Formats: sequence, C-alpha cells, structure tokens
Amino acid sequence: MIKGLYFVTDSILSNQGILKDAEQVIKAGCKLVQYREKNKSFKEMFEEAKQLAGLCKSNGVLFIVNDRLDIALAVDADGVHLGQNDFPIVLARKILGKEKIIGTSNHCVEEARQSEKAGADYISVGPVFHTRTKNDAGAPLGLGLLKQVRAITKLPLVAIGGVNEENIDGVLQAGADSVAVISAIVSTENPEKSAKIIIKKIKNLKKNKGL
Ligand code: TZP
Ligand code: MG
Repeated sequence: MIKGLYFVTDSILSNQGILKDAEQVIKAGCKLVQYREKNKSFKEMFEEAKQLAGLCKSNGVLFIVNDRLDIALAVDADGVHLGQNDFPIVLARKILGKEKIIGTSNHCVEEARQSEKAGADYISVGPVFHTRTKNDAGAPLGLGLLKQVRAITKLPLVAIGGVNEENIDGVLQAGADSVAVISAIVSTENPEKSAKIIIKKIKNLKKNKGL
C-alpha cells in the first residue's frame, strides 16, 4: 500500500497550484499523495484537502494529511502523517480506528522503534539528503540511517528529503519502499514528466534488482 512514489504537496514551491500538481503526478502514475500545508487557516486547509481527497478517491490513490488529524477526519482522508511533536500516535489511533493509515517522521533508529511500538503503519526517515524545502529539517541523515532503520522494522519505509531522480536508486537499494518527494517534482518545469521519470526509475530498479 505504501510503496513507490509518495507525492507531497507544497503550496509555496508550487508553480501551478497544488491541485494541478496532484492531478499531474496522479496522471503520471503516483498512487500516494500527502497534503502538507503549514500556513493556512482551518477553512482554507479544509477546502483544499476536500478537493485533493475527491481527486485521489476518484483515481484510486491514497490520500494522507500531514500534521492535522482534524483535517484528515473532516475530509475522510485515508490517513494522517505525524511528526515527533505532533498528535501522539496512540491517541491518533484511538480516534482514527484501525483502518486508517498513520505514518510518522523519524530521525533515528530509536524513534522508528518507538513509532512502530505505538502502532504506526509506516516509518518515514529524513531528511536523507540536504533539502531546502523544510527549514528545520536538520542535517542530512544519509543512506546509513535508512539501512539501520530497514534492519529493525518490517513496516513500509519511506525516505524523504532531497530525493530526486539522480539519487533515488541508492535510496531504494538502502531499503526504502517508498520515496516522498516535493521539490524534485513541483519545482521542475514539468511536474508530470518529473513524476513519470521517478516512477519509471522505481519500476526499473525493482525489476532489475529484484527489489
Ligand atoms: N521532512 C523531512 S525533509 C522534508 C520533509 C517534509 C522536505 C522534503 O522536500 P524535498 O523538496 O523533497 O527535499
Ligand atoms: Mg508534522
């Protein structure tokens, strides 16, 4: 379920609006979309998330909301993505129930272990590489951490932070099931084409290396 390209929206970096970005990556074959918005009111976020949720539903694409359990509930998203300082996973599970997806951000092996113990459905690790998209992302954690986390969990592993078509092979070889990407898609001239290239790379690597 959590595998392949995981597209994350960014209204600041987007050249054409997040809905169009999402439409294009879905057209390119992406099956996983996260609504990530840091600076808007509840009302604005609700409206945007509702549109994205509808788009994803009608295309058989999973839709996850970053940070905001309230928005995820309000638009009946498939799940929520929680950071270390966001809503606690155990409480989120109580509210969302067993069927919804809860993903978490992790920065070391211990956090990943705790996230799994708390009931997360997938483990995200990052920033793997340098990124300018998230100001407080901290120093790159590298492929080494990805491999270490891979070794301690069977949950789907998502790599985030500076992932692009150039470095994606290494990320997948380190054990990631999925790559979460913002700028390498939305900051390019043609997001659909960029998403297609990434999806193709993932498919080829899986075929050639048996990943
Ligand atoms: N969390 C860790 S790095 C990051 C987030 C949200 C930003 C990823 O954006 P990009 O542009 O793909 O590096
Ligand atoms: Mg967060």
